[in-house]
Amino acid sequence: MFQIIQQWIDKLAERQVRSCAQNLSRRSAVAKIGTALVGGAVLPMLPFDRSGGEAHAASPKQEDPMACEYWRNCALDGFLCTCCGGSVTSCPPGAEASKVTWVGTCKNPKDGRDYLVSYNDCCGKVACGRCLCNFNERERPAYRMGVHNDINWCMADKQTMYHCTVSVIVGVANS
Ligand code: ABN
Repeated sequence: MFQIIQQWIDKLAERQVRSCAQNLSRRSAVAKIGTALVGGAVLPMLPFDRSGGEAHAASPKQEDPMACEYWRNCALDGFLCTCCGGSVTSCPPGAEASKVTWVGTCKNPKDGRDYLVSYNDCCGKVACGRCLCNFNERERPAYRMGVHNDINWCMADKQTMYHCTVSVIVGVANS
């Protein structure tokens, strides 16, 4: 009698284990198919670099208009107007943009393209004295004045006093 009960318990346990195992494998197969379907739908939506390797990651300073390393300042020699009450493109109150400028070429790290940047001196106030930067990319010696950046461009204006420099994008360089 004891043996019969033991066999019955064994059979019952075996049946339970088998059905549990079947359910488990079915469930995991369904989970795998689900993951594959969702993954297949979501993957194409993920962002990826379409620039063909042209652009580079910009460092925080290259994106900070109050840093000398700001990407537009690659050929700027002077005080940043962003530190003197102005902006990247406008003179501080009371100062006026020079009529004559020096134009440099700077690479925007975000899109990898070269931009023509006009460095207008702001004139009519004493030298600002903050954020002095001196970058000279593609600058040429002073005997070629138009391609030299160590010049007070306010000299062509009525107000010849130099205050600070703005950097205005005036075009995209051919590549
Ligand atoms: N263009 C900026 C500047 C002004 C005065 C003297 C040197 C450079």
